Amino acid sequence: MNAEVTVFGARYSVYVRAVLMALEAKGVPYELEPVDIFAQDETVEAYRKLHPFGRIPAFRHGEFVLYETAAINRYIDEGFAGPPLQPATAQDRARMVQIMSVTDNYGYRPLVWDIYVERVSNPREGKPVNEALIAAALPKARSYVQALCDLMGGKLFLTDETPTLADFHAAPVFGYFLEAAEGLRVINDYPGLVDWWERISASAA
Ligand SMILES: N[C@@H](CCC(=O)N[C@@H](CS)C(=O)NCC(=O)O)C(=O)O
Repeated sequence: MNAEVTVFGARYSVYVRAVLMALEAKGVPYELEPVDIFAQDETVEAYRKLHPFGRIPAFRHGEFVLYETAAINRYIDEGFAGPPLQPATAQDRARMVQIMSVTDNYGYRPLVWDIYVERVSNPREGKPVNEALIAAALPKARSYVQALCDLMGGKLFLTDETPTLADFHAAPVFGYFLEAAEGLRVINDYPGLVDWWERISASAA
């Protein structure tokens, strides 16, 4: 494949997954160039030319280089043909940006790092589990899930009747969270989000 689009990162990253979901929804061919941000070797220093903060993903389309998932996904939607991935009205688009920001600021850390990594990933790697971290994260996770449920209202997806960038931002976070028993217990109190999870995991990569 001779793709014009390159995503730098690794599939384990929720933010890389959000970008790949947008590219796949648009039908844009891409190459995933592996970057292991946890490698702690000279490759990470070289990668800082693309992403000065050393996070993944970074994105390149021809000569155009971009980092920050929300910006990348907006560019993918607006820069390529394919189904629209942002809602039609100003209010729904603002809601979409709100949900992406809420996910970054209040969802990602408790759901992925404090609950999934501690409960699922650490035991798998033979590392100790910090139960205090999990316990402290649970009310934060519940607040995030409650907020998403409230913001979604009765729609099929988070901001519309079809998937938008908000769904692609949140779904990978839920993908990890729901591997933990705590995640399943939290989401089961929100039937609207259980239905959403079934829809988004069936409709996207
Ligand atoms: N604000 C960034 C967040 C990206 C991010 O935090 N990626 C994680 C992987 S999911 C990462 O690179 N972590 C490495 C680190 O924290 O050093 C975005 O929107 O792309």
